[in-house]
Amino acid sequence: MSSASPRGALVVVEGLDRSGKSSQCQILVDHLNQSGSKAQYVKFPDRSTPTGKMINSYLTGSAQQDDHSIHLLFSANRWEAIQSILQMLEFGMNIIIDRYSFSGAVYSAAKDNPNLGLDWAWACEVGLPKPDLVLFLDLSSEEAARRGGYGEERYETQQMQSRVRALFQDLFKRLPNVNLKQINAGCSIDDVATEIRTTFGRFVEQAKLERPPEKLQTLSA
Ligand code: NYM
Ligand code: MG
Repeated sequence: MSSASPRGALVVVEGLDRSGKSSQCQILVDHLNQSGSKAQYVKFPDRSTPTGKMINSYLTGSAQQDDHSIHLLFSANRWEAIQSILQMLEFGMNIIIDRYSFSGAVYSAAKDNPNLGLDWAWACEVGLPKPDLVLFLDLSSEEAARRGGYGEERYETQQMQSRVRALFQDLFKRLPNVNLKQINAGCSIDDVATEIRTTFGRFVEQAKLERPPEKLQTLSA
């Protein structure tokens, strides 16, 4: 592949559980593939790998883990996928990722473990490829709970989700170099999809994509 052809864009979609991330990622991927761009959906945690299977056992309650240990597994689950993501980007594929380092840091920090704050949680994400665009699907924890309620997995309680929502904002404030777009996820699926599509289109027109992508950096003070 000639390096003159543009690389793909790395787009991350973040939000609380029930914010509609997975549906919206799929809608965007389908739209891009149908309109002549190549796009691939990637999801973290990837529960199919050995680390992902350990994560799944923890989330479903069949295994216990120390807070730090599970945190590092979530991070390892991203690091092990990075070479293949970089290759796909180089090949011109747009990668749409359902949760990334931002979820990694805030869900762990939301546990209120005094030895596991945002700075500690973010440290193992430093050096991963920096997304070209982060779409945050914002929804209150009350609204999320009204959407058919939370499931059975660990972290799916309203108290945890409201802490997660506040921590996402704390984290984004400390990452001023991240290209972030907050989207109100409280409207209809179609309206959210339209806003995402418009935002992506505008971003692609202006984007100057570094090769290889930039890296995530430490949090500012
Ligand atoms: N989660 C997800 C983390 O705690 N750390 C991470 O690094 C990632 C990627 O896993 N409640 C949490 C958030 C979710 C849970 O994700 C499973 P999903 O998107 O519901 O399958
Ligand atoms: Mg979930």
